[in-house]
Amino acid sequence: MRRSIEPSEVAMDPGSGPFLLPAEYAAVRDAVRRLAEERIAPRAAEIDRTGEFPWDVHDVLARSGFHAPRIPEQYGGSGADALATAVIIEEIARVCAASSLIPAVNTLGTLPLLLAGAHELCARYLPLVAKGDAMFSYALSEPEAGSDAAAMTTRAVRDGEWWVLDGVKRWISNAGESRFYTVFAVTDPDAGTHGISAFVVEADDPGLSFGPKERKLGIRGSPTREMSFAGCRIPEWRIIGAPGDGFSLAMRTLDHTRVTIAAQAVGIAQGALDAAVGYTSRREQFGQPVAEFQGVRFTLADMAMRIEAARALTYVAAAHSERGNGDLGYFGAAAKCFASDVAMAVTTDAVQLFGGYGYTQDYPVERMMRDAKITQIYEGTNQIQRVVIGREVLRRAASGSSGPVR
Ligand code: COS
Repeated sequence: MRRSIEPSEVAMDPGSGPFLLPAEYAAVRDAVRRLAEERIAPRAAEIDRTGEFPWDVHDVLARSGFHAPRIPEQYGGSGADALATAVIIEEIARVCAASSLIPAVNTLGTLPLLLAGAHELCARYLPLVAKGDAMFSYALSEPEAGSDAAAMTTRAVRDGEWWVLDGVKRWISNAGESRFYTVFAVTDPDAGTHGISAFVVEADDPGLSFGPKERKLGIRGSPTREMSFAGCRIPEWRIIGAPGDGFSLAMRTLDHTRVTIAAQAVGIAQGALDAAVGYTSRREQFGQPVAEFQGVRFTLADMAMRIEAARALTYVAAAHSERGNGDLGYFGAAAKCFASDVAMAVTTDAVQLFGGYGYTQDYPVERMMRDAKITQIYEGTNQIQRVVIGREVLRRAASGSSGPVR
């Protein structure tokens, strides 16, 4: 009788050397994969069904330092670099995309502090996140300022030793569950993008309230809520960086975190491929496993090729994120856009390969397809990524440089 293929058997051997994942990252992958398969995968369907934030998964991840991997050791974190962080998010997303938002959102929320925050600010907040006692979200978008982030209208007005915030933020991941928030607000309405500043806001600051959870297609275990500020008064030292530097800080943060969404997309796609390989190897029609049919094999091959390409681009983008060099914006946008388009295509193919079963909640691929969709939308729509990439391509051409970007 034909033996079915298990997901672990289709995992790549990362090896090491130029253009291959060095051994220490493979060890991180093994550790996260074990934890994810044992502790998170069995919860994934229920998390999706109930739409409740999985604090049990948070605590499991926190015990291994995988919940906020990018926080440096100086602040009590595990000090994972950008590539290790990508591998961690990828492996969690392979079994449960909503759970992978725990490290992804913590990274998004805390990076502005790491990029521009005063040491005292970092020392006050980051150890609490590193210990797993708090999560940190990022509040940039507003009802009328999504892709056009600079159109935000939330105001922060100086009042002696305080800043007073008024306005509404929307689409805030893990809102209500996170204790801390990086919030962007206009401090000088006449200065355009140079009149925006960033602040740390705490969930129980007076004047801050949260809207109901959005009812979403996917990533249902990660709450998305509105935040309303009505005379929300915070101490002046909670500003992140200098007044007026907020917009460029928001953009620099997204340059880095688009790599984490690329990694999430790669993980979702890999999970769907693994499930499809297992299913098509078991499912018999016309007297043989459907994986024996060339049409099915070609689909599996296309899925695998796309994932490998997306993963390679994501890891290159992670290397640029780690170096923090000028090419990051281009590579972060390219990796996020490409990997999320791959995740959508691959998960859709996976549902198709499962036939009618793929369309039911008895198998994970319909959830993966729903979860994949958001990776084309958040952290900047893929249209915005193409704006960023296209600008860079033309800028390089205008400056006389040609050939591949480093
Ligand atoms: N890093 C540092 N600074 C940046 C930057 C980056 N990646 N991108 C832009 N800036 C700076 C520019 O250099 C410019 O500064 P100067 O005025 O000193 O030259 C300033 O910010 C304004 O830049 P720009 O004119 O390009 O801003 P735009 O309003 O045209 O917006 C896009 C650019 C569309 C790229 C930006 O609004 C964007 O990324 N939107 C999507 C937002 C998003 O991803 N939201 C997701 C929700 S958060 S999860």
